[in-house]
Amino acid sequence: MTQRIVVLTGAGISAESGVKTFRDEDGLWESHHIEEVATPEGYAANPTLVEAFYNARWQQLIQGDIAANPAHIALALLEQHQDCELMLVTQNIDNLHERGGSKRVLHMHGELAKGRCPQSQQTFILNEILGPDNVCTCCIPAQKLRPHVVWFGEMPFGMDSIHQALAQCDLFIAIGTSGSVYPAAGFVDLANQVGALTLNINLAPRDDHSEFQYHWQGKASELVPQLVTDILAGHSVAHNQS
Ligand code: BV8
Repeated sequence: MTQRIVVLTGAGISAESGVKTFRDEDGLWESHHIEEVATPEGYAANPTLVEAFYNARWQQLIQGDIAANPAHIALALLEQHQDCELMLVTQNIDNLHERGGSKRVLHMHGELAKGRCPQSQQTFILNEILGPDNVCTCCIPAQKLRPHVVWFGEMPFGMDSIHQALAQCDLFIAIGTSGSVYPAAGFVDLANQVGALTLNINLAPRDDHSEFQYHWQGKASELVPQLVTDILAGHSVAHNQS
């Protein structure tokens, strides 16, 4: 019988690849104020600062020795399995799921690899960092591209598809996310409401107020390959581990 699985990933799945998380020590929010770099108001007030914030992260992916880790690769394997219907939703704007082999990735908070026309909302692949020359080809006069990223106060992408998948899922798994940002942090409630099994995989210990039925504490690069092996072998994942 086909298992319908929704996976939500956050910055923690990319941490072992060398990509900074947001709220861990030395995280991105340690050195930047959210309001300044992750809001439309911050971009309007200082586009150069915001562009530099995203360009630094994009540059690390283009030029750094950043590779997908075993967690990304394991999810790509799960995607290929004919007995699983997987929706992979990521809050991450890096392209490590794609580098790990995933073909269908829903980037609900956008992607570093694209710029967006502020007028038409058309997106454009970025092969280099965003600069003054990156303008759209859809408007006259051409508009300067903005980062194709969802800032606070902006609607995340793919919400209808995500809600539809959550309404029908048997298994909801969150990997490497602190559950600090909505609406992503509310997906577990939707999954619980439809009777799905809910599992949180995170380096941090279980949160006392967690809505997840089960919690695996540890590194994504170790626990996610184990998760996929268990699912593909038909073994239950309905247990806690730390
Ligand atoms: C919106 C930009 C509405 C991209 C980001 C209730 C409902 C709806 C909205 C709200 C609500 N309450 C408040 C809101 C508003 C707001 C919000 O949630 N505010 C918070 C602060 C309370 N939400 C919004 O504004 C959203 N928009 O709701 O629009 C709307 C309606 C109508 C019309 C228009 C609009 C937009 C949210 C998107 C914001 N953009 N970033 C970028 O710069 O990357 S958020 C940012 O934080 C990231 O995108 C990421 O998604 C998010 C969460 O971070 P995590 O991925 O969880 O990372 P974090 O560092 O926090 O945690 C990492 C975890 O990994 C840790 O737990 C750590 O222990 C673990 N870990 C570390 N290493 C490992 C590991 N785990 C495993 N293995 C390891 N090795």
